[in-house]
Amino acid sequence: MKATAIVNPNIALIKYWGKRNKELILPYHSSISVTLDGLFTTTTVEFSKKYKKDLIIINDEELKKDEKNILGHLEKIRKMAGIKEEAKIVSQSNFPVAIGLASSASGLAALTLAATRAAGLNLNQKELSILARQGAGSACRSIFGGFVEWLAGEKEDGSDSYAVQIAPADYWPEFRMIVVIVSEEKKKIGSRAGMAQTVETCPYYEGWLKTIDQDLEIIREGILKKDFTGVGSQAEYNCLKMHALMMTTKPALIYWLPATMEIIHNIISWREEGLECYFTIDAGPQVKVICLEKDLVELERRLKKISGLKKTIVCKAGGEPKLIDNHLF
Ligand code: 2P0
Repeated sequence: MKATAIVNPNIALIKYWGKRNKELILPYHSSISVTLDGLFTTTTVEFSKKYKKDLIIINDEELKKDEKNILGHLEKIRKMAGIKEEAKIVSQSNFPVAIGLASSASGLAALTLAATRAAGLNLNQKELSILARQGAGSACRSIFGGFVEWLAGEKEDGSDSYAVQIAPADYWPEFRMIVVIVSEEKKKIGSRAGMAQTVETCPYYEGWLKTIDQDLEIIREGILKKDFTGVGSQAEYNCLKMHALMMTTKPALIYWLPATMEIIHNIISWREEGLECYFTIDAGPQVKVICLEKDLVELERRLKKISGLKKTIVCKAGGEPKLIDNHLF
């Protein structure tokens, strides 16, 4: 009753921001992401009578503050499988967590895959996506590789709210994302609390919902046509709209740091000079630069000159989650 999964995080090109059902994690609208190779979370789950209580170790630290209700997620999987054994879970990410790099996407997706297998369940990708969604919304997208859409669905029970693949990772081999880390400090307000606050208090939330279908259509078609300008510019615009919501939430959610702004301004002026690249930013200060393989060397050279930059990680579109035999314990 032991299994290990390895899963990539994903970064949204059209963001998910707002739940119509907090219990089941059902969004108000669909979202589109790219699964990133290079970054990954490995999670081993074992159910056994030898454990007297659930033990969860994330990046070498025992889980104390269960903000994502990981224990609730585990219990759900135990119920589905009809087992009672307590579990030991060890999870390791090769990138910093809780700083806006989508660690809950890869983390909850890896937990869902490893725990269901360890519990003797053999779910298909749609079933895994529905289950992962209930751990963290964005985790449902990490069940697929490449370019992925999380269909919001309409049903109350969430049975039509899951991710589907738009195109596999190798469909657009030139596509790159440079993850630029400007701070490794944990964010003060996580996405879960932040998006709930936005839905409740932001006067522009209705406007966001009115424009999202058009954003989705442009990105979906742009990916299929490999239209870099179309995808990059719409992703950047959608990101700015989300941050406009965040900033006009009460109290204001301002995730950007001075270095974030410096990179934004640089990207805009590099683009004016003919070096085509775009930015997207999540619930944190890190910038993800959307670019093409041919411009990587020049972009990295320029990025490295920015003060406040800690690290860059270059990612292509990543593949599907995997089960591996190399357990963490
Ligand atoms: C996204 N984010 O689409 C958006 C953009 C952050 C900014 O999905 O409450 O950890 O567990 O469903 O999935 C991060 O939110 O939130 C996220 P819950 P999750 O990537």
